[in-house]
Amino acid sequence: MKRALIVVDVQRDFCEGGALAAADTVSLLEPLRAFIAAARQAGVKIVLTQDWHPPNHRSFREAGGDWPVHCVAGSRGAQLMPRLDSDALDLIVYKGETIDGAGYSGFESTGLGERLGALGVREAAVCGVATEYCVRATAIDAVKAGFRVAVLTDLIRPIQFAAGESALGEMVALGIEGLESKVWL
Ligand code: VGL
Ligand code: ZN
Repeated sequence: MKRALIVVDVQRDFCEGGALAAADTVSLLEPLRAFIAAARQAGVKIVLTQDWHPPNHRSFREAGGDWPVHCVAGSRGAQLMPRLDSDALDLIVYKGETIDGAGYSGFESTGLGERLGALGVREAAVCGVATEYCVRATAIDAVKAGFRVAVLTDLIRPIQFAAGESALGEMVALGIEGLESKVWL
């Protein structure tokens, strides 16, 4: 049974110093890079998502939404963090590209479910940022798409800790396994 690792939105704007930074991303990056390498060695398909918005996206405050401007398509803030963008990735999906879709989930208007299916993948682990938004939405949509899903508890970071904890509880209640990365691999 083939497995995929889905790394959600580890982009400059969501990391330390970025426009919409998740908490404590400094401690995330090295373990994440090491885990991606180990997972690839083990034959896991590696998928990265990138939040990729038009400049006037509806989720931005100046357009009436909840968020500061972030991850504008092609901008520096939308770039993957260094040394995540490697040739050895199996798939990159861009999400949030339409002006009014929330674009939280890596499965929303990206064809990711079909693309994983075409690679023979049946199981997925989700990690990255932010726990209570895009990690949550991606993991839940992965379940809806029929995958067996784990969320990697040591390789996720929330925007707000309490919200991250409750999102994790919600995911577990929906049948998503909360596992440490080394246990999943
Ligand atoms: C995200 C808020 C807005 C995320 C993306 O990646 O969790 N959060 N856009
Ligand atoms: Zn966004």
